[in-house]
Amino acid sequence: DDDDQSGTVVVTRTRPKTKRPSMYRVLLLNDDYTPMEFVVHVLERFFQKTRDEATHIMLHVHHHGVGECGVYTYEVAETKVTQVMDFARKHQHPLQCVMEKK
Ligand code: TYC
Repeated sequence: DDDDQSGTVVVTRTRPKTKRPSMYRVLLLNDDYTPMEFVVHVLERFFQKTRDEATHIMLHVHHHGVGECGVYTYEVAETKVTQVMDFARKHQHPLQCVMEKK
């Protein structure tokens, strides 16, 4: 509640505003060199996929060029991308992982 110079009482009702965070897709990109088994391992290790889920996603990327690993808030998605890129570089594979706003 407020009381301005004119003496008018202004009542401002506030609604508790819980804004949902923007969500981001983490994507794997196909290339000609990264071994299929390595991609499956990445999906199991960093995206908590089962072996069957991981194989399905890997084959989707292999055939379509791009595929979704998961959907996360900004900071989590950014962390996943960094983890995958660091792991791929460490093993000298050209695997690319990116994020995009949903
Ligand atoms: N195309 C790769 C091969 O034939 C396999 C692969 C799948 C690479 C998915 C990257 O994100 C990828 N060995």
